[in-house]
Amino acid sequence: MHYSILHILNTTKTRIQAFGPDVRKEGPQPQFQKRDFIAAVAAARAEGRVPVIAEVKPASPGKSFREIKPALAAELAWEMEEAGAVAISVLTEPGVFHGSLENLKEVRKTVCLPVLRKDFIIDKVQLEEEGSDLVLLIAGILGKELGEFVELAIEKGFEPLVEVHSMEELEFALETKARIIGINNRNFETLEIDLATTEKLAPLIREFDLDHGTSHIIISESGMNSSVDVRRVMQAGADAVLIGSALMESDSIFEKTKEFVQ
Ligand code: IGP
Repeated sequence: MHYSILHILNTTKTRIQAFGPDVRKEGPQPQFQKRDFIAAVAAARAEGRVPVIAEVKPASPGKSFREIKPALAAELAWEMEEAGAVAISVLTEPGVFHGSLENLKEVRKTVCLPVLRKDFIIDKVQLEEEGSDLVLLIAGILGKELGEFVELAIEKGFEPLVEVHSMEELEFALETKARIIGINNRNFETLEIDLATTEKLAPLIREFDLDHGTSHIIISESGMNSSVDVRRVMQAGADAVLIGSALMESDSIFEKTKEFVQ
């Protein structure tokens, strides 16, 4: 695994050890009204919009985009919503990605869209932390525990988005109760991008759904820079796309989001 991911997992563990008991003491948080992501995707498609999950991403391994405090996070998310995004993803991992739960909360208060918490969930205590409608669960990190985390997330009122990068991880994901599968085009080991990952895995999900009478929402994640890239993964069978860097690097978040949505 890439050194920065190992670093994230270690620092996340330390943070949970330091703060976990406090979260536990607080007990279950009052449930707030969740926003329906699956309905939002259906509505966007019915209106002819590309369902774009726009990401508030201050940094990524080896790259820093901009410092994002809660007020700016809310402003960026508002621009994304105005431009027609279907949901907002907010990085909350503080170490390498410079995210925060405060950013998540401020974004959720500002926009009306469903909000995804983008973090490295490795301990169930993290699912006690409120603030989002969806939560990311990474198959490659949770391994055999994935199913349990999916069930707990659902129990806590989150819609789990299970992220996969290989056929093996996809098999694990399809055994769980998750309704949303994210195909990450970025390899966590090498950080290399290959949109062919979606072309390889999306048809397998469609096949599985046909055989089992199920229906999964497929999100293509990472590495898309233009509407040409978006068209490519949508043609491969994605229902929606998740875009961060290209938005963070653009001069106008509003215009760039619009370009992807159209
Ligand atoms: C966005 P990009 O290449 O558009 O910035 O990618 C998103 O997919 C990426 O941030 C991501 C991520 C993750 C971040 C995908 N899976 C897991 C942190 C943790």
